[in-house]
Amino acid sequence: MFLSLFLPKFRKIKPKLVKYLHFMGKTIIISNRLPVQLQISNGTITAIPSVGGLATGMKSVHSGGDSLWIGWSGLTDEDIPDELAPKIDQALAEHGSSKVGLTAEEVDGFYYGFSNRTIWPLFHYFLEYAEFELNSWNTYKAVNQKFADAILKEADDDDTIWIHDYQLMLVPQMVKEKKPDLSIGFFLHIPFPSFEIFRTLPWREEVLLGLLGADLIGFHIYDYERHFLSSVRRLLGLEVSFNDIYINDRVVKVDSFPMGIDYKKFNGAAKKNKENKVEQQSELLQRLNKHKESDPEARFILSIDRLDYSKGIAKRLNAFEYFLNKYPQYKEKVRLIILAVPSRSNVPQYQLLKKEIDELVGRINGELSTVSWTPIWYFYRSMPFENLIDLYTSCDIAWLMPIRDGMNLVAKEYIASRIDKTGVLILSEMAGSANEMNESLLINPNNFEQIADALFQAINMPIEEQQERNSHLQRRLQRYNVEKWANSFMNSLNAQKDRDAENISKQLTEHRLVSILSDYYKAKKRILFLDYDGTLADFHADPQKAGPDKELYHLLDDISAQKNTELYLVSGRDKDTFIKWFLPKKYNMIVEHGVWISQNGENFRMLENVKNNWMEKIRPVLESFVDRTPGSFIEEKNYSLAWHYRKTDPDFGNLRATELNTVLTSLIANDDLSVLNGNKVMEIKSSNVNKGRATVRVLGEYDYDFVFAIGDDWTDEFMFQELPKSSVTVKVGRQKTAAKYYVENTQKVRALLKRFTD
Ligand code: GDG
Repeated sequence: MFLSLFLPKFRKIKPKLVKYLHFMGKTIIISNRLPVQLQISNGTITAIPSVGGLATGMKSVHSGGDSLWIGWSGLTDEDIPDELAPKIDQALAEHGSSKVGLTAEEVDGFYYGFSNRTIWPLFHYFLEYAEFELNSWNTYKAVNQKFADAILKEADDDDTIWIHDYQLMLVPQMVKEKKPDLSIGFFLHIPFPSFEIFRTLPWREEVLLGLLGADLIGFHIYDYERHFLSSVRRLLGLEVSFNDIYINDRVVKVDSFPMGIDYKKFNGAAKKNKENKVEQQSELLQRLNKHKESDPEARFILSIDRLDYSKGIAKRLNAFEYFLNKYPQYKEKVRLIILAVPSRSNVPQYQLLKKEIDELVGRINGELSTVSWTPIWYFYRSMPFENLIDLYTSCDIAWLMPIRDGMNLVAKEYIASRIDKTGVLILSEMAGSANEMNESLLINPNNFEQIADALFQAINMPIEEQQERNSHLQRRLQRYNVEKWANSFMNSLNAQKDRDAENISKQLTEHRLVSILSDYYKAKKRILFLDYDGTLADFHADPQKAGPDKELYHLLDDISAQKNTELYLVSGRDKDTFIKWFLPKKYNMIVEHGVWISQNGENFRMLENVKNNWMEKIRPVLESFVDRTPGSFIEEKNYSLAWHYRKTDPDFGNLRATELNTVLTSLIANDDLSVLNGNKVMEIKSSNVNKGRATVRVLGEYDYDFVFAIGDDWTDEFMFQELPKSSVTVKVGRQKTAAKYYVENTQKVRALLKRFTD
């Protein structure tokens, strides 16, 4: 991406000093390239801020504080003479920047290799260009570690870290591992591909886990977010709830933040450009104006991109030829101005593309030019900002037709530069910006018929219609500018930090546990309610096979053996399974959510008087869902029916669960039944049966002065809600809960229960 064009205006503070000056924690921005260009001449170094949208946004985020930007300077270690190294650090420090030094070999494997020959083509759906080289991957990992180390060297626990883009996808995890308290955000500037594409990457799990080190992961649009979540679910099997991902003891938030532009900068430059007298105008603008004057009917069509296969430049040339053949009346009238900015010319694919475009321009111009008309003006270079504005303001149509593009800022910049609101934007549906720019003429880059007609429509569009469309577009771009974009990302990251703080306050820390244990040992009569699946034992794909292990029996024996202590296993499972597993042990048990109870090894008796004649009506419905949802199955208990979908495709399973919920809700409206949405299981049972009601009934039998309940899913929430307020309630996992505390997983549950036996 064009990060080298992005300008930071940091305070001139030495990086090392930054942290001592800031009491609320500083912000560290990390991107592949630093936002300053280094120039070495005659032994002196100059650092020139590069120009671009991201830095403007960043500037606003840090207007009230200090920040540090870490990245590669653009010079390899070999390029930097030893005697100049300290001067370079000094020059960068004056721009609030600090460099990560890279050797030429590292740049080759990490940047030209894995980043631009594997990730870039794959994430832009150019599967055939993606190379899977182990060496490049290893260099990518090593260089990501270098970036992570550079952050770790500078970061304090209360700092906020914002990592940018596809070159640094492993950095979040590398940093989180070492400093879990840092607040880490990651933003991907390119598309995240669909699961079907992403799954082809040999190191797909590592990349996902790398990203999941962040607390917030941002994408331009919802589609990329959705693709990412789907890969996380399918490849890592993690639980995703809306846009929250649960990983170990953390919650990672995923969201979309469409990047905006510095609207004022483009609009202001265009205004100034218009006010310039002829002699103040650039040569380019004067030439463009002369052409316009010579033929008022002539039209300029603009195309600006980095020279990249994802931008569809070659396709645009072919489509332009197609248009001129379909509508020959525009020969000698319209000109296509192509600005292709050199990019990644070390990568063979880009060299081939350059050759292809050169040849295409030559052929089309050769075939169609006349003495007074050249259909394509082609510039292969980078232009100064003023010339960019000249092009934006002079061209009647901007035609941006990427085959795939994360956002495409040029489209937004063109509209912002149209101060009289004229001009037509023709934009590919495949650009992220198409989502917000509905008023432009949206085209499918593969549909030449549609493209030719869009060009025709653009050329003939009445001024009023142009202005009407552009007013809407401009209003939106003005409101959601790059500053808003950066702020909303940072606000969301901070909110995530607050959410974490809330969670931390619920964590069952050693300190809290010691106080609970003290109450436990002081108590005269204690009772413990323990859920089984997901609490005492991990889930098993086949629930019938998930029997207790030796360690668990020991643990439960030890607790039961304590004086004045009653242990109850409280489960949704059927009684026959629990008879087999636990009756010989004489543990107290409440099963089927509270239908049955067994105390001191006695046979089960009914705790609630419930019916099961409703099953005949519900069973066929569940069966039809099993038939249509591979991997799901029915568990039949005495007084309830459960539909399990843990082994189904996660997206499909959730979809079917929602569908089943709707079907059941209308079906059971007149019965005294309810549907419990557990962890990958939906259970239908009598409404008056639940774990809360059952445990409260048991509590009534004695005067207990220590009550403890632990469980992991929705059905356990009934206990947490209905047990007396003084009870110690513990949730397994970090989901929303009515419990007072949480522990992370089943291992932690066992470790906790062991403390009751010390
Ligand atoms: C990546 C994603 C995403 C272009 N030519 C010149 C020049 N530019 C400036 C434009 C614009 C920027 O470069 C290009 O940004 P894009 O968004 O169009 O494209 P990428 O470089 O591919 O950027 C993209 C972006 O990251 C941000 O997240 O939108 O999808 O691929 O600002 O004005 N600037 C100057 N001379 C030029 O010749 N001065």
